[in-house]
Amino acid sequence: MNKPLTGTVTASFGRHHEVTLPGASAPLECVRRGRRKDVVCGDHVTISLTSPSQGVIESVQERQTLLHRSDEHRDKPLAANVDQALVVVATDPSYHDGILTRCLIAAEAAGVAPVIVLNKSDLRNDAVRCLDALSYYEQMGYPLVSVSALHDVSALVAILKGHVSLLVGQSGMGKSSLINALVPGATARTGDLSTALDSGRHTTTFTRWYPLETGGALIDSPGMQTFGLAHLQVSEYHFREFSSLAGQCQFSDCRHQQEPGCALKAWVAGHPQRERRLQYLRELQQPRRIRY
Ligand SMILES: Nc1nc2c(ncn2[C@@H]2O[C@H](COP(=O)(O)OP(=O)(O)OP(=O)(O)O)[C@@H](O)[C@H]2O)c(=O)[nH]1
Ligand SMILES: [Mg+2]
Ligand SMILES: [Zn+2]
Repeated sequence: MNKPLTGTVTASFGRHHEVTLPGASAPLECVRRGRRKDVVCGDHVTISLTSPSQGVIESVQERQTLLHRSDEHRDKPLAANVDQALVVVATDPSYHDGILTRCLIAAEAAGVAPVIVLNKSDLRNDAVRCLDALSYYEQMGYPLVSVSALHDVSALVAILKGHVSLLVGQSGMGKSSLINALVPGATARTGDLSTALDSGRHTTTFTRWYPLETGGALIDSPGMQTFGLAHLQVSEYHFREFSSLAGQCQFSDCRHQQEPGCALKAWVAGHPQRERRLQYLRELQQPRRIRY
């Protein structure tokens, strides 16, 4: 009987996982014992070896954090034990403000610090317009950094140091390109520019952990076109700008729709970005949630 060993899940492909032991240069190929599918990238696991390069995951240690998205049918854990989520947005293809909102909510609900990363800042005119729109989030206290994976990522170096950070966001925003720019020797597959029109194609198909020389790690994940929050009971408190207005509507069960005396409707009136955010809150509060 082999002695159990403890390592980190550094890549996850359905039932198959790579587990890296402390100090090891190459990962082990592992499967989870039994039929359970609850192992994700970033998990600390106990394994037993079945060959010099293969093992079986016997148990998953308690997680500090677990980021998920979910719909009515399925929970989709993204990564475990990360302390920062870098929500990557860009202008080409264009990002969806509602998905950004949902990523921020998911991160905060999981106790993970969100950072908004505007990539492709070399596409200048678009990037300036985009920064303007994103300043709405910055004013609420969300850190915002502007980088170009192809030219300059220096603004991210200090933010990543010593942290385990997950890159998350829609397809084509440049998450894998950021990996290649920030991790020496990384060769993450990136999308072809010719397909980088609002096409919805996913280049990355699995989650992978990259150790950083400065300490900590950076995790690449597949892009998504939807970000469901069925696992959360979303309220005004998930929207930083609305939380101080919670409880101030005339009706205590106000859904901020047609009710008179709605404090949120009064506050958003005439401000398109505020109105849009209120619309996202309404969508998340509907019994049959709008999916994206
Ligand atoms: N101009 C410009 N193009 C970029 C930049 N970063 C990435 N790209 C391009 O954007 C396209 C998509 O990049 P990826 O890194 O594959 O995007 P991704 O977010 O990993 O996409 P998925 O894996 O599908 O989620 C590629 O053609 C990249 O070359 C950037 O900073 N500037
Ligand atoms: Mg990718
Ligand atoms: Zn109201």
